[in-house]
Amino acid sequence: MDLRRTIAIALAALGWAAAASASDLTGRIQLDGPRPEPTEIPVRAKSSTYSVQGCGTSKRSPRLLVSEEGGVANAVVWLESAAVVPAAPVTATMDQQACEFVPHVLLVPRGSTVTIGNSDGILHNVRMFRETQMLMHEWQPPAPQPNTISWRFGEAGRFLVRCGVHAWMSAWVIVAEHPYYALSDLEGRFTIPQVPSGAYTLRVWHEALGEQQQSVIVNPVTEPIAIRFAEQREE
Ligand SMILES: [Cu+2]
Repeated sequence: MDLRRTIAIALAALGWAAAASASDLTGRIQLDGPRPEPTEIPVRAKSSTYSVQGCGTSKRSPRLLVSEEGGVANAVVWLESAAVVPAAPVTATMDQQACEFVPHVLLVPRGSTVTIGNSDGILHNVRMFRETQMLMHEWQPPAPQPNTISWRFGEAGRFLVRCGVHAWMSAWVIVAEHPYYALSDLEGRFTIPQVPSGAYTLRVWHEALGEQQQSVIVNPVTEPIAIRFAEQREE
Protein backbone atom coordinates (compact mmCIF):
# COMPACT_ATOMS: atom_id res chain seq x y z
CA MET A 1 0.00 0.00 0.00
CA ASP A 2 1.53 3.31 -0.96
CA LEU A 3 1.94 6.09 1.56
CA ARG A 4 -0.68 8.38 0.01
CA ARG A 5 -3.33 5.68 0.17
CA THR A 6 -2.39 4.85 3.77
CA ILE A 7 -2.70 8.51 4.75
CA ALA A 8 -6.07 8.80 2.99
CA ILE A 9 -7.43 5.79 4.86
CA ALA A 10 -6.11 7.13 8.16
CA LEU A 11 -7.73 10.54 7.57
CA ALA A 12 -11.04 8.93 6.64
CA ALA A 13 -10.93 6.87 9.84
CA LEU A 14 -10.20 9.98 11.91
CA GLY A 15 -13.04 11.86 10.25
CA TRP A 16 -15.43 9.01 10.94
CA ALA A 17 -14.32 8.88 14.58
CA ALA A 18 -14.88 12.65 14.97
CA ALA A 19 -18.32 12.47 13.37
CA ALA A 20 -19.35 9.48 15.43
CA SER A 21 -18.09 10.79 18.78
CA ALA A 22 -20.51 12.15 21.33
CA SER A 23 -19.93 13.92 24.59
CA ASP A 24 -21.87 15.46 27.45
CA LEU A 25 -22.50 19.18 27.13
CA THR A 26 -22.49 20.75 30.59
CA GLY A 27 -22.93 24.28 31.83
CA ARG A 28 -24.43 26.63 34.34
CA ILE A 29 -27.17 29.26 34.23
CA GLN A 30 -26.24 32.31 36.28
CA LEU A 31 -28.09 35.48 37.28
CA ASP A 32 -25.76 38.46 37.64
CA GLY A 33 -26.27 41.02 40.36
CA PRO A 34 -27.71 40.65 43.85
CA ARG A 35 -29.71 37.55 44.66
CA PRO A 36 -33.41 38.47 44.32
CA GLU A 37 -35.61 38.17 47.38
CA PRO A 38 -38.16 35.37 47.02
CA THR A 39 -41.65 36.69 46.31
CA GLU A 40 -44.12 35.80 49.09
CA ILE A 41 -47.69 35.23 47.95
CA PRO A 42 -50.57 35.36 50.47
CA VAL A 43 -52.67 32.21 50.49
CA ARG A 44 -56.25 32.98 49.56
CA ALA A 45 -58.71 30.90 47.55
CA LYS A 46 -60.65 32.37 44.65
CA SER A 47 -63.71 32.50 46.90
CA SER A 48 -64.78 31.20 50.31
CA THR A 49 -66.38 28.24 48.51
CA TYR A 50 -62.91 26.72 48.17
CA SER A 51 -60.70 25.44 50.97
CA VAL A 52 -57.08 26.38 51.62
CA GLN A 53 -56.71 23.87 54.44
CA GLY A 54 -53.14 22.53 54.50
CA CYS A 55 -51.84 25.30 52.23
CA GLY A 56 -50.25 27.42 54.96
CA THR A 57 -50.61 31.20 55.13
CA SER A 58 -48.17 32.24 52.40
CA LYS A 59 -46.23 30.67 49.56
CA ARG A 60 -42.86 31.44 48.06
CA SER A 61 -43.22 31.99 44.34
CA PRO A 62 -41.49 29.16 42.45
CA ARG A 63 -41.05 31.35 39.38
CA LEU A 64 -37.46 32.41 40.07
CA LEU A 65 -35.22 30.26 42.29
CA VAL A 66 -31.64 31.55 42.58
CA SER A 67 -28.96 29.82 44.67
CA GLU A 68 -26.55 31.69 46.99
CA GLU A 69 -23.96 31.52 44.21
CA GLY A 70 -26.38 32.96 41.65
CA GLY A 71 -27.34 29.67 39.94
CA VAL A 72 -30.79 29.70 38.31
CA ALA A 73 -32.99 26.61 38.72
CA ASN A 74 -35.62 25.36 36.28
CA ALA A 75 -34.16 26.84 33.11
CA VAL A 76 -34.75 24.73 30.02
CA VAL A 77 -31.69 24.29 27.80
CA TRP A 78 -31.72 22.67 24.37
CA LEU A 79 -29.84 22.37 21.11
CA GLU A 80 -32.15 23.90 18.55
CA SER A 81 -30.30 22.73 15.49
CA ALA A 82 -29.87 19.15 16.67
CA ALA A 83 -31.10 16.43 14.34
CA VAL A 84 -34.66 15.53 15.24
CA VAL A 85 -34.32 11.97 16.47
CA PRO A 86 -37.15 10.96 18.78
CA ALA A 87 -36.47 10.19 22.42
CA ALA A 88 -38.33 7.29 24.00
CA PRO A 89 -41.60 8.43 25.64
CA VAL A 90 -41.91 8.03 29.41
CA THR A 91 -44.63 8.02 32.02
CA ALA A 92 -44.09 10.88 34.48
CA THR A 93 -45.90 12.22 37.50
CA MET A 94 -46.79 15.69 38.71
CA ASP A 95 -48.45 15.95 42.12
CA GLN A 96 -50.21 18.61 44.13
CA GLN A 97 -48.79 18.75 47.65
CA ALA A 98 -49.67 21.46 50.20
CA CYS A 99 -51.20 23.45 47.33
CA GLU A 100 -48.12 23.43 45.12
CA PHE A 101 -47.40 21.52 41.94
CA VAL A 102 -44.40 19.22 42.38
CA PRO A 103 -42.20 19.46 40.40
CA HIS A 104 -42.62 23.05 39.27
CA VAL A 105 -41.07 22.28 35.87
CA LEU A 106 -41.28 18.82 34.33
CA LEU A 107 -39.31 17.90 31.19
CA VAL A 108 -40.53 14.91 29.16
CA PRO A 109 -39.98 13.60 25.61
CA ARG A 110 -42.74 14.02 23.02
CA GLY A 111 -45.27 11.20 23.22
CA SER A 112 -44.96 10.90 27.01
CA THR A 113 -47.89 10.59 29.38
CA VAL A 114 -48.03 12.76 32.50
CA THR A 115 -50.25 11.78 35.40
CA ILE A 116 -51.29 14.72 37.58
CA GLY A 117 -52.21 13.73 41.12
CA ASN A 118 -53.72 15.46 44.11
CA SER A 119 -52.30 14.38 47.48
CA ASP A 120 -54.09 17.21 49.28
CA GLY A 121 -57.25 16.81 51.32
CA ILE A 122 -58.92 19.66 49.40
CA LEU A 123 -60.36 20.28 45.96
CA HIS A 124 -58.10 21.54 43.17
CA ASN A 125 -58.98 22.59 39.64
CA VAL A 126 -56.32 21.73 37.06
CA ARG A 127 -56.17 23.78 33.90
CA MET A 128 -53.58 23.43 31.19
CA PHE A 129 -52.72 26.01 28.55
CA ARG A 130 -50.63 26.19 25.44
CA GLU A 131 -50.11 29.91 24.97
CA THR A 132 -53.65 31.29 25.26
CA GLN A 133 -55.48 28.07 24.40
CA MET A 134 -56.91 26.09 27.33
CA LEU A 135 -56.44 22.38 26.65
CA MET A 136 -57.67 20.94 29.95
CA HIS A 137 -60.07 21.91 32.73
CA GLU A 138 -60.61 19.22 35.35
CA TRP A 139 -61.86 19.27 38.93
CA GLN A 140 -59.78 17.09 41.24
CA PRO A 141 -61.49 15.81 44.37
CA PRO A 142 -59.59 15.63 47.66
CA ALA A 143 -57.39 12.67 48.54
CA PRO A 144 -57.93 9.84 49.31
CA GLN A 145 -60.59 9.82 46.59
CA PRO A 146 -59.33 8.57 43.20
CA ASN A 147 -58.28 11.79 41.53
CA THR A 148 -55.50 11.42 38.97
CA ILE A 149 -55.62 12.96 35.51
CA SER A 150 -53.51 11.54 32.69
CA TRP A 151 -52.55 13.47 29.59
CA ARG A 152 -50.51 12.30 26.62
CA PHE A 153 -48.35 15.02 25.08
CA GLY A 154 -48.23 14.28 21.35
CA GLU A 155 -46.66 17.61 20.39
CA ALA A 156 -43.51 19.34 21.56
CA GLY A 157 -43.84 22.67 23.31
CA ARG A 158 -44.33 24.45 26.61
CA PHE A 159 -47.54 23.77 28.53
CA LEU A 160 -48.60 25.89 31.52
CA VAL A 161 -50.50 24.14 34.32
CA ARG A 162 -52.53 26.18 36.80
CA CYS A 163 -55.11 25.67 39.50
CA GLY A 164 -58.32 27.58 38.90
CA VAL A 165 -59.07 28.18 42.59
CA HIS A 166 -55.57 28.77 44.04
CA ALA A 167 -53.99 31.52 41.98
CA TRP A 168 -50.38 30.95 43.14
CA MET A 169 -50.37 27.33 41.92
CA SER A 170 -48.56 27.00 38.59
CA ALA A 171 -46.22 24.57 36.85
CA TRP A 172 -44.80 23.84 33.42
CA VAL A 173 -44.63 20.69 31.35
CA ILE A 174 -41.87 21.03 28.77
CA VAL A 175 -42.26 18.53 25.95
CA ALA A 176 -39.00 17.91 24.10
CA GLU A 177 -38.89 17.02 20.43
CA HIS A 178 -35.47 15.31 20.65
CA PRO A 179 -33.10 14.02 23.36
CA TYR A 180 -30.87 17.11 23.49
CA TYR A 181 -32.77 18.94 26.23
CA ALA A 182 -31.95 19.54 29.90
CA LEU A 183 -33.34 21.30 32.95
CA SER A 184 -31.07 23.27 35.29
CA ASP A 185 -30.85 22.08 38.90
CA LEU A 186 -30.98 24.18 42.08
CA GLU A 187 -27.38 25.31 41.48
CA GLY A 188 -28.16 26.27 37.89
CA ARG A 189 -26.18 23.36 36.46
CA PHE A 190 -27.27 21.31 33.47
CA THR A 191 -26.05 18.36 31.41
CA ILE A 192 -27.19 17.46 27.92
CA PRO A 193 -25.92 13.90 27.61
CA GLN A 194 -24.19 12.30 24.63
CA VAL A 195 -24.37 15.09 22.06
CA PRO A 196 -22.85 14.16 18.69
CA SER A 197 -19.85 16.37 17.91
CA GLY A 198 -20.75 19.38 15.82
CA ALA A 199 -21.91 23.00 15.72
CA TYR A 200 -25.25 23.89 17.31
CA THR A 201 -27.44 26.74 18.47
CA LEU A 202 -27.91 26.42 22.23
CA ARG A 203 -31.18 27.92 23.44
CA VAL A 204 -32.28 28.70 26.97
CA TRP A 205 -35.74 29.54 28.29
CA HIS A 206 -36.67 30.56 31.81
CA GLU A 207 -40.20 31.58 32.76
CA ALA A 208 -39.13 34.73 34.63
CA LEU A 209 -35.90 35.63 32.81
CA GLY A 210 -36.85 35.06 29.18
CA GLU A 211 -34.82 33.50 26.39
CA GLN A 212 -31.24 33.47 25.20
CA GLN A 213 -29.29 31.71 22.52
CA GLN A 214 -25.67 31.22 21.61
CA SER A 215 -23.58 29.18 19.18
CA VAL A 216 -21.70 26.22 20.59
CA ILE A 217 -19.23 23.72 19.20
CA VAL A 218 -19.56 20.35 20.89
CA ASN A 219 -16.63 17.94 20.90
CA PRO A 220 -14.89 15.83 23.56
CA VAL A 221 -12.88 18.83 24.82
CA THR A 222 -15.73 21.36 25.02
CA GLU A 223 -15.55 23.29 28.30
CA PRO A 224 -18.68 23.84 30.44
CA ILE A 225 -20.88 26.61 28.98
CA ALA A 226 -21.64 29.71 31.07
CA ILE A 227 -25.01 31.33 30.40
CA ARG A 228 -25.63 34.62 32.18
CA PHE A 229 -28.85 36.53 32.59
CA ALA A 230 -28.23 40.16 33.42
CA GLU A 231 -31.48 41.35 34.84
CA GLN A 232 -34.69 40.14 36.34
CA ARG A 233 -37.92 40.55 34.46
CA GLU A 234 -41.01 41.74 36.26
CA GLU A 235 -43.10 39.04 37.94
CU1 LIG B 1 -55.63 24.33 43.89
